[in-house]
Amino acid sequence: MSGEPEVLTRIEGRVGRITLNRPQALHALTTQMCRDMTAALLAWRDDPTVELVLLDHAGERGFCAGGDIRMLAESGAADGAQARDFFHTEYRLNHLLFHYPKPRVAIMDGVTMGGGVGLSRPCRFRVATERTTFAMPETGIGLFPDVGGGWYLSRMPGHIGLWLALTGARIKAADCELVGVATDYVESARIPELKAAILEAPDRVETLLTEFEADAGRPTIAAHQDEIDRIFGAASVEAIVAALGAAESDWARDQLKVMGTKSPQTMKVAFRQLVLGGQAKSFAENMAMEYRIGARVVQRHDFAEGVRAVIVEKDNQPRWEPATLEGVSEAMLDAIFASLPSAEEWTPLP
Ligand code: QUE
Repeated sequence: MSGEPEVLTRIEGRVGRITLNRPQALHALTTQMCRDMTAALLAWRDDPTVELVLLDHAGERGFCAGGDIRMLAESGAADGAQARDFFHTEYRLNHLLFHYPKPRVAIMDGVTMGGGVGLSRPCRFRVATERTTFAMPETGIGLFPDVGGGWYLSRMPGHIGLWLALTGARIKAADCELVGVATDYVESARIPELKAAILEAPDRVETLLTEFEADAGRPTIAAHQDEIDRIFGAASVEAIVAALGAAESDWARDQLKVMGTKSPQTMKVAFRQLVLGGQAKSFAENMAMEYRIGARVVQRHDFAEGVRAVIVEKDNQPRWEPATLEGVSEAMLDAIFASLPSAEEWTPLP
């Protein structure tokens, strides 16, 4: 532990500024970082001198790669208490940002995955650059696309959100604009100038973003959108796999190959999560569902195994259990989605 805080929070002029400062881990979120951000946002919410919140990261690489996966895996292998505390704290922060009464600007100048999506997606302005890489990669480690994935992914155009969830596909800035992850595109080299201008005149943020806007180029997803909607609109993960197998295209073959490496349990969890998240009446209802899922899946085999194979030993040869989609029963999914005892359910900040 160095003395440097892992997230910097301060008021600059009329702007509350949150800077992720854990560069050695690509700013992956810890429980303490989520607590610090929550405390700052609560203090600024009722502070009339703060007009806008600016969210960025320190140093060169990344915006936020996700969460503190090693901690989650260690906790999940034991009693899971620390993992549940992390999810509870993180989802409260996601929810606070979702309903925050002041404009929020996220500068996604680099890797924006998992936990980083949970911070940036609820912001009113979401700036991508040529360095932005977005993904919800959790099917690869037996976790699930949380931080509001059930809400946001199910509300993307067509069935793109389910495709992103199941394959963990990484997309760049133009595709981020297409799917609604980004609201603006600015060249990375101009980001310091943009931040200075927003700090100088937060009331002009919308105009400034228009002035700094550049062309993100052509979205690569556009060429596959019809195929995504046709195939990922199928009624189950098994039906999607069958439809990919029946399709003739190289693209479909690639998606099938990728899905063959992912956790069958997580893919089926994500499918049900997006169905229920799409029906949720409120973001809070969705987050309560995700907390139930998180509390269960961190203690299951696939998460421990996925972290071992992808993050710790890096052999990239996870042995999933169940090994097939057919092996993941509805009863297993029911247990993962079941209510918690009422005192243990997730609730938003009071
Ligand atoms: C799935 C994930 C994460 C991931 C890889 C996945 C995740 C996460 C990281 C990550 C990456 C680089 C780091 C770091 C963490 O990788 O959540 O500390 O330096 O944080 O396939 O969910």
